[in-house]
Amino acid sequence: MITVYSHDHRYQNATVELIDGKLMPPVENPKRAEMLLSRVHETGLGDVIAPHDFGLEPVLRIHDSGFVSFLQTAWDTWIIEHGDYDALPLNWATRTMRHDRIPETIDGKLSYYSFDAGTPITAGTWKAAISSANVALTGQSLLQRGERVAFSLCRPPGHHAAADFYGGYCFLNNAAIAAQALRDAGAARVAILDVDYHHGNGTQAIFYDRADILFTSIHANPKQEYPYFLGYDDETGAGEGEGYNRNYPMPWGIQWDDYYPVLTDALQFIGDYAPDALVISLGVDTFETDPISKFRLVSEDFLRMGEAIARVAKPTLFVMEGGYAVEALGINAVNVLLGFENA
Ligand code: 6XA
Ligand code: ZN
Repeated sequence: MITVYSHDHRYQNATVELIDGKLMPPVENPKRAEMLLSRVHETGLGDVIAPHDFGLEPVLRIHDSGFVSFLQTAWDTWIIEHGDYDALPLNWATRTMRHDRIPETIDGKLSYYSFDAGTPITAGTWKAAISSANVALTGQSLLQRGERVAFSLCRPPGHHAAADFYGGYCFLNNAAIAAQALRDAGAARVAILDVDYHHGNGTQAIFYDRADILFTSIHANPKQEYPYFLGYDDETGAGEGEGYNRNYPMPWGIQWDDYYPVLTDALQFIGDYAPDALVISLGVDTFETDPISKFRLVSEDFLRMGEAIARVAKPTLFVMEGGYAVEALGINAVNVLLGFENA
């Protein structure tokens, strides 16, 4: 299996992250991708290639152009206004407030284009985010060329980013950009399975009213867990997309014995859809010692997950999302890939 990787992920290197009311060393940090890459090498998974530059066009198939311009320029404006430290929003338009006015100032724009304060914009954020999107796009181009599977070692992750907002460490929605590119290259139907611990609210929202890209996600119940305001099981799609969205919200503490039947059900849903390609939003923050999550999967379980995904028997693109137990991160993610390869 070919892995696509870019060193440019290192440009997203925040000094602090707001976690549970404290400014802490970021859990979403460059070490994550380094650990993943070294495990890819260690296991002999396959070649590692650098991404191609696809330009902005495939990004703009998913994201609002005002939002993309904001991401490109936010840091330059922030540093003039405030100085050389990470940019964070401080307030949001909630119930009864206006969503139709884009503020002129950088602080207002940060608020408008985000949904949390846990996602620092730094000097290199745009460079890292666009390279991560190119990593996903390069992975999808491998499927187009006839590969059965590819691993896009994306960082920063993407599944929380919607058409016009960032958050949850995500700026551009890599999986959505890749899925759309597969469609544009001729795939009639694409399915996305999101196995990250957190609901992929951005991906769901992007494709919610479409039947040509199916979204299904297994994640911690939003009544307990981030992102809190999307990911319930009554979200089944809208308009033409009705019936093409399925969520499996799960309780804290879940182990493989309870996880596996749900995964089987999600994969059955995907199999019935008969997609031309499958995109996996691969988060391994479902691991038992993940520092920000509360599922209880063990490293072995990720092999079984990969085997189960392989049974769909469709060209499959793995797009890296979350996972913060850095010492085990490489083992867990690559276990999914090895499980798939060896199925
Ligand atoms: C709040 C938690 C962000 C979740 C990030 C993640 N700061 N998403 O792993 O999949
Ligand atoms: Zn996650």
